[in-house]
Amino acid sequence: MDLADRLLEGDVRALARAISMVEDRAEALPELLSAVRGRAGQAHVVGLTGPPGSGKSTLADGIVERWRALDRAVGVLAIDPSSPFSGGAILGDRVRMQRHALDGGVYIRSMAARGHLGGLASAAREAIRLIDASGRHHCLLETVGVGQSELEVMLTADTVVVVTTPASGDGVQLIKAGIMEIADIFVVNKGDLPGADRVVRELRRLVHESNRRTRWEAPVLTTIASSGEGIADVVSAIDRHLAWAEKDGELQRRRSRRLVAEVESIVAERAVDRARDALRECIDTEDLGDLARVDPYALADRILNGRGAR
Ligand SMILES: Nc1nc2c(ncn2[C@@H]2O[C@H](COP(=O)(O)OP(=O)(O)OP(=O)(O)O)[C@@H](O)[C@H]2O)c(=O)[nH]1
Ligand SMILES: [Mg+2]
Repeated sequence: MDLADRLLEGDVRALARAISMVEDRAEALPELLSAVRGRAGQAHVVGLTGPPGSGKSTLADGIVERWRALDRAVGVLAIDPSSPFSGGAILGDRVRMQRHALDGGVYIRSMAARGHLGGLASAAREAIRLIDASGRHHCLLETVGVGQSELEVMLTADTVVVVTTPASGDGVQLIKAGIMEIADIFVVNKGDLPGADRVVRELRRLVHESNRRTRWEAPVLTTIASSGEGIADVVSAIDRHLAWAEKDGELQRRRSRRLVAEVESIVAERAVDRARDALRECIDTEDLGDLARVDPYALADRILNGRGAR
């Protein structure tokens, strides 16, 4: 049986191999993605983001446990944002989520995508397609930090959960990074630490005030992920958001945006490859004179217009 068939059957090892193909930019990847596309759109993609150390992995672990109790198969992707800290953090995730290691209904993968031309979000989209194809109910994406590339990864999700804590500065940091706009659910984790109530109140006020005339008002929930408290509510809020998004049409809009972004990045990648070849040919076969005096914009236009040679 070939890889695509095994993937469609939910074989965990086939899924692992397929995601490695995303990381390695394997030549056979487009063919594989195309072979499994009939299954697309079944998995609910949930993004989980927030400051380093806010408890995302602990929360993810609890959410996965809950989903498993509901007999839903899950793929977890921890996206490595090339930060010098990520190596350790991802290793920590592995240890933290060890108890799911023997459960075939849970697939956990950390993915580095430094070589991916389309960036992290593009690699995430491809991995999501594969997890989706393997018949999982949920794909949980965890990203560390609140930078631009993490924001882009979150835009590939159907439902975005933003985690914060009562620790000083976290709330303000979130707003600065523009994460308010993409949050569908706020979780104030470490509810056992002082100040949690204040952060909840502040976030509720901000959500309400920002009243972006969206039809969904993001709930602000408190958890103690380390003890499991509040996780059931997070899981129901995630389900509620999906049901709302389906009914409202928001799910369809997000998925269309995801497809457009995906095609854009494939076009960009292929166009750069072709342009590079054309440019090389132009430089090798034509006498452009003193290269230092060549107008780079004019040359770029010629390449893009398919007129390598004058
Ligand atoms: N007091 C308290 N500690 C918690 C809670 N949840 C998680 N922690 C602890 O916070 C630390 C960080 O938790 P992680 O789940 O690794 O956080 P993370 O956001 O995944 O961290 P990175 O992936 O490194 O960004 C760990 O020591 C957890 O045990 C909580 O509700 N209360
Ligand atoms: Mg983590």
